[in-house]
Amino acid sequence: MLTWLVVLLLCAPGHASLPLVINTWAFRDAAAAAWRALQAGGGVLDAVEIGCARCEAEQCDGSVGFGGSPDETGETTLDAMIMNGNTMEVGAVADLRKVKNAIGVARAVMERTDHTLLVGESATAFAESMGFIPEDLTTNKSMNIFTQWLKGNCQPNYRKNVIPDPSKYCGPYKPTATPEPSRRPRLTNIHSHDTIGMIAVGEDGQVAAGTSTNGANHKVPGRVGDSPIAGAGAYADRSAGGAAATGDGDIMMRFLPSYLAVELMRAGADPSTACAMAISRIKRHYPQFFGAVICANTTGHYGAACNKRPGFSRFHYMVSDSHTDPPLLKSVDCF
Ligand code: SD4
Repeated sequence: MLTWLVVLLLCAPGHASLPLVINTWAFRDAAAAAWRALQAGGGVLDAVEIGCARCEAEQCDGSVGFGGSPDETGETTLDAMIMNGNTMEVGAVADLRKVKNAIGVARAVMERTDHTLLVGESATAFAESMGFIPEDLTTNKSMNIFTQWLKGNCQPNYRKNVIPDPSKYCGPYKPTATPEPSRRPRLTNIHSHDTIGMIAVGEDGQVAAGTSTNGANHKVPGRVGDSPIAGAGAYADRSAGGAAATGDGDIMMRFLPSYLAVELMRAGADPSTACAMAISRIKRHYPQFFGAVICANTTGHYGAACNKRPGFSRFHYMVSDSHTDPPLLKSVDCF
């Protein structure tokens, strides 16, 4: 009861005029690019693609797109998705290698195949066949993060129940005889905000949502997070609204928070409450998880919520509508 009182006080819903774009974190250029796309006559899908692509190109604070979150082998791989809330079509790529414009490839999956999700080297081959240029995603910065990690005995990492002891040594690892519950705290770097999630709502109530990320630092090669999974990283449905998530994708994807938030809005919850309830659902099982959700409905109401934990008590996001030029930085207290 007390928690809900706090949620209601902290998550005062916002209202904007339509069209509206909201996105995770203080990614201002991405917000402005998406807004300009709408102003130039583009649709909601264009806004989401162009906004997220801006983040990919300029690596949004160094953590989206190429040159971030090197995996255990030092490679940067990308996850992205885009969803058309009018047709319920989704295009996504996961573990995409050697192509910078992941959200562009995701849109190509949606518009140029009957599939929803392509992964790994095959996604790269598809991207190349669609005219995307293959490039090395490694930068001096990502190489430096990787070499420092190697020098530090590959700490931290995501391994458990393997030998040699992953809390002390690098691999290669082999499984231990019997898996046991891990006592190590989860590896989450709350200062590495690796995902842009964006929702665009058109004047006529059309909705699109999308994400783009380089995932998690030092991930096990092949790891895919929540961002390219419909209902987890983002979700859009013209008859209710859109939502997008950021944070510890390995945990969050188990709860489909974007889908849950959209369904709650469909059932009548305002966006702030819907976001908060999606966070609460995860919190019940993982009280310390790192994550936030943004939500918008088709009448221009929007909101966000985040899980309070050490080092993360306030979440920032961007709002763009006809009254906000440049896009407005908003924030919400985590609960
Ligand atoms: C992932 N959800 O791959 C992404 C990372 C992120 O803020 O959003 N970090 O788990």
